[in-house]
Amino acid sequence: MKTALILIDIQNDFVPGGALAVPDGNAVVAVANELMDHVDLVVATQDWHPANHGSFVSMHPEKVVGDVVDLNGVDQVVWPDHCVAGSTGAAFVDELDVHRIGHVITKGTDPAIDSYSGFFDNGHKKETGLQVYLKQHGVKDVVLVGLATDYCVKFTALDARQLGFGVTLVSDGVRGVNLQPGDIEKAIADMRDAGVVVAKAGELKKSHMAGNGHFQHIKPQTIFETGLLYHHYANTAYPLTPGSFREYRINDATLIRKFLLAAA
Ligand code: VGL
Ligand code: ZN
Repeated sequence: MKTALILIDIQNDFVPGGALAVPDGNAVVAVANELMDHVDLVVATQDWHPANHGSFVSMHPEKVVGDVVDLNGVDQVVWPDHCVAGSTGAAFVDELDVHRIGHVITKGTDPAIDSYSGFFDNGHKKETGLQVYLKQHGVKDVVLVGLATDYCVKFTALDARQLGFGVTLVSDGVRGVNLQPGDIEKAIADMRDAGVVVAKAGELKKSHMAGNGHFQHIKPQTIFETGLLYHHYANTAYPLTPGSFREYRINDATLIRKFLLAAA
């Protein structure tokens, strides 16, 4: 039972100074580097577009960045031209500790469709190879850091849950675009609803160092600062409602009840 750290699109074009700069995007690099020692393997995705990619504003002269177009039947946000395959903008950020990366997945290579998720294109038609790689390596749980919270991180997280992985979002290891105010919060809520655990890097490191037989990075019944209770049987996190008790389709209800009372 292995845990993979997935570095999502930590590329020059997504940090300040880049073509599609995510505010404070470079802050994710230190968090990514410090978590590498606490997982079994490290995988990275790279947004890797041809120069005529259908998401680029240069391909839609009548549109501006942030507009939505129909790209072969799929709604597509129009972006500044970014991450052209092989360009400096597409390269990993210099400070990222790339020697620990065991495998790189490139995505968005087809001009006719975008690929926010590290697993599938936006039409969910073709796989990138990430699922196969993780399964071949015995990975059951993934920990996500990178850019951007409300696009590539979110869709990678949702696909990972749908594919059956346990998913942890590192809240201080991601940054978002917030094209509309509230987009980042909504993305995090959508991920939580899908059973994604939201935790800070420090919490993950502490629980990993404490050591346990069940999970590489999170202790069973961990109560996160984020107000969620993590339970490893269900591989998901639940909102804590102090003093109350709900059935959660898990084996050890008494343990859950005890924690809820303790938190009250
Ligand atoms: C991304 C917009 C366009 C991302 C990639 O990495 O989140 N966002 N391409
Ligand atoms: Zn892109």
